[in-house]
Amino acid sequence: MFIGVVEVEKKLKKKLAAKPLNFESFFSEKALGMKASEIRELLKLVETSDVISLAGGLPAPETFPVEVIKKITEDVLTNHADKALQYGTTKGFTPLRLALARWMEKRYRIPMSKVEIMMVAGSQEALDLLGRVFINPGDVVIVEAPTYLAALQAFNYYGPEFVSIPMDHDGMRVDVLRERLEELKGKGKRVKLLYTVSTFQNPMGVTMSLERRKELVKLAGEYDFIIVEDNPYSELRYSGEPIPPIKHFDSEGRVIYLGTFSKILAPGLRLGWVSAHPHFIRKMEIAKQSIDLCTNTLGQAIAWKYVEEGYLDEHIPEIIEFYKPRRDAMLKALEDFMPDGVEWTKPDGGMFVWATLPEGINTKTLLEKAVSKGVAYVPGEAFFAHREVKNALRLNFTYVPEEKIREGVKRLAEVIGEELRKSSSQ
Ligand code: PMP
Ligand code: G9A
Repeated sequence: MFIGVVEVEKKLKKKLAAKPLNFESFFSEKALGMKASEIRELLKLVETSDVISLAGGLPAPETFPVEVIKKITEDVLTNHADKALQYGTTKGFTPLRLALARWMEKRYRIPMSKVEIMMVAGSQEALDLLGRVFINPGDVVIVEAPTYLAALQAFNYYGPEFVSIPMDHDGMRVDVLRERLEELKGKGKRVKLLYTVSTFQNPMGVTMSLERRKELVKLAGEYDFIIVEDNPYSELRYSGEPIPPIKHFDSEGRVIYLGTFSKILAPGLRLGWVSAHPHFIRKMEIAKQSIDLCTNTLGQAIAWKYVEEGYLDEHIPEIIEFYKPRRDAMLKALEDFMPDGVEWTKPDGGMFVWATLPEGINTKTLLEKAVSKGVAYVPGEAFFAHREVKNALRLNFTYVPEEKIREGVKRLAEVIGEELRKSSSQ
């Protein structure tokens, strides 16, 4: 018999208070070492309050092509239900992989066959697969400082030694990378993997320059490592000239490219892809078998029609048109309200601006004050493998409308201004 929500809640409270088991003693060492993603935790908070969220990297729901998805779904269920509702192969729905191979070739001039593509449940799944397939405990993994925090979270499970390379407005400092590679070589340490978000980086919004891309591929050849190029944002360009992915310069199969439908269709479909040498794909395919057998087939069939029938190419300019004013509104508000001493990036695309506050301000502790004033951001610390930077923060400009962006930045500027006055009077 159903006992009712209130009764269930009461029972749960009792259960949580009782602690009859030593829960921790059951977890594996690896599970004990897991840390929650700051973004995912913040999302919970913001979901349930009326705080202006400049935190999570959420696309605007207004950009979801709902009518197109309805139409395609009808078509898929009328004509392809046998495949779309069935288990699929682990590598993914072949017509979609073919369509993506053609799209990658057309868009980025990267010749690609379907055997070089595997579908995944969002590129986040690919990050975990990479950890499984490549990282032994203690292996050196090179990352940008800062970098996408959920990539750190995914790799961290496998126990790597992270080596961080600083960033500037042209992306990863490839000159510093060369020095680090030499040092590591001198110590007899092999670098296997380097992870980069090459275009409109998460969290900084900056893009690796063409020269650095070429130099990076050269270094990968010289020092024999693999580059993981995570590229969810390059289609969201609001200004400046497009730049080819690093994968475009890869003649040896050293670049593993991650793509996703999250920012060009909808993240709820949980659909991404890996493009890599078939040898790497095969190992990742085996690793994926035990995780989820295959990626959501209905979603893949929808994405197939979306790419194949040209909806994707039609939709990208619409998303750009929608987000550009939001990017502009954020940059204008920062200019208008931020106190002296605060600096920020001016991205040509993507979803994020990165702000650096004067030394001594801790953005993690400041967050509580900001939330109490009705605005949220992601503290910068979590984007560093060694958590060495405390005075930076990430702002998202795609989720809330222009007037809220302006109001959110204004509130944040007031909180920062107050903190600066407080620290100068001490
Ligand atoms: N990589 C980067 C750099 C991201 O910013 C994100 C999402 N914010 C992901 C991977 C994961 O995206 P998804 O799993 O939705 O494809
Ligand atoms: O965790 C999510 O919901 C995806 C967003 C990632 C980000 O904010 O970087």
